[in-house]
Amino acid sequence: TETETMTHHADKQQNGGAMAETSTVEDVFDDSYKMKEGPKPPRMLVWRNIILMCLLHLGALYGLTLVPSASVPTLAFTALLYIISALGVTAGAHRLWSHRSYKASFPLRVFLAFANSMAFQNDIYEWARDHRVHHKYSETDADPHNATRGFFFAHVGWLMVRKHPDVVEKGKKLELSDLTADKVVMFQRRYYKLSVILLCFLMPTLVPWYFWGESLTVAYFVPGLLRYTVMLNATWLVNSAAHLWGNRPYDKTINPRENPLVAFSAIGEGFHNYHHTFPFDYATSEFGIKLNLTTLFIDTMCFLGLAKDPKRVSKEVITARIQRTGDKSYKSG
Ligand code: ST9
Ligand code: ZN
Ligand code: ZN
Repeated sequence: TETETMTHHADKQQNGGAMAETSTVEDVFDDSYKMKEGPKPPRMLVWRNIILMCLLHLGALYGLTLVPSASVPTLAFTALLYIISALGVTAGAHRLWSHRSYKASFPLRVFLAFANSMAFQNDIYEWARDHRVHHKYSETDADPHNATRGFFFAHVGWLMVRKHPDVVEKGKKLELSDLTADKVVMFQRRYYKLSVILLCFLMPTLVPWYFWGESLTVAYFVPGLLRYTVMLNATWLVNSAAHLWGNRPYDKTINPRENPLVAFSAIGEGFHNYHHTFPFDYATSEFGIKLNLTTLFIDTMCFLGLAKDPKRVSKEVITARIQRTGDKSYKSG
């Protein structure tokens, strides 16, 4: 761990180029934190969220029944919006803004911020803040979606209750100045609600209606609600399924696991044992673009000169780690 952490921070110090400001990224597990003894604070339900989540999922089910009546362009558009909004989370909020695993030019950051609003998963700043505490205090009270509280809590339950006070307490101590210094992140936070209404709901409804005469109902429920809901669940599976089911070839002492099904639906984010072991690797996987559309996207952006400095872990460090802490399930490729 020492070597990897050092590589990470050494890397950090060489950063600070024109493309994206970086400081120390606090995504490394901190084992010095001890959960408070005694009774846990009471669980406080947030009924507004419970009701909205139920309505959203009912809407998505209705959308599913409309799929056969959707036109081919509408279905293609749905798939495209799924991928764009997913990239706003994977390449944007996750690999760029939470982990600083590569640097992105201004136009790319603007694109990713738009895509991120289309994904409506809280603004980039809030997402990255929650995600850094998730890595730093994984599977403890200070982890917003602590998977030791069960599948449902890690999946969606955490969005329906007040946060554990330790999440806020530890979160407030995080270094987030790289996020506040990024004008794109702060602009998206300021206009978040408006951008979500326009990009996650209105645009997906109006484009198919205006350009190829799709009915407003089909457009609202298929590329709108159904696409949004499937994308949310694919994301949440990283927190639930990929923290519970799969092999741990890199570190058997932690919960996160390698889950190829999750990797597929989350366009590359299911290699979660690797990712929690090496959070600064831009590919979130040892195997590059395999089941990993997000890595392909970042590679393409680097090729076009819109991104640079993707961080990777060397083969030797990975092999040493597999030997030292892996569960012996490792298969190359
Ligand atoms: C959604 C997010 O779905 C999904 C994230 C998933 C993460 C996945 C990670 C996996 C790896 C990556 C894989 C990507 C795969 C993508 C695949 C794509 C196909 N630190 O929150 P509040 C403070 S969202 C520091 O209201 P409550 C802070 O002062 C879905 N401070 O707490 C804050 O004020 P402000 C749509 C913190 O009252 C204040 O507390 N959205 C921190 O306990 C109040 O914060 C929803 O459903 C922290 N970490 O309420 C909304 N946290 O923000 C859900 C808080 O102003 N959210 N503070 O600074 C809520 O309604 C509420 O947050 C709540 C908790 C009810 C859940
Ligand atoms: Zn995780
Ligand atoms: Zn992460």
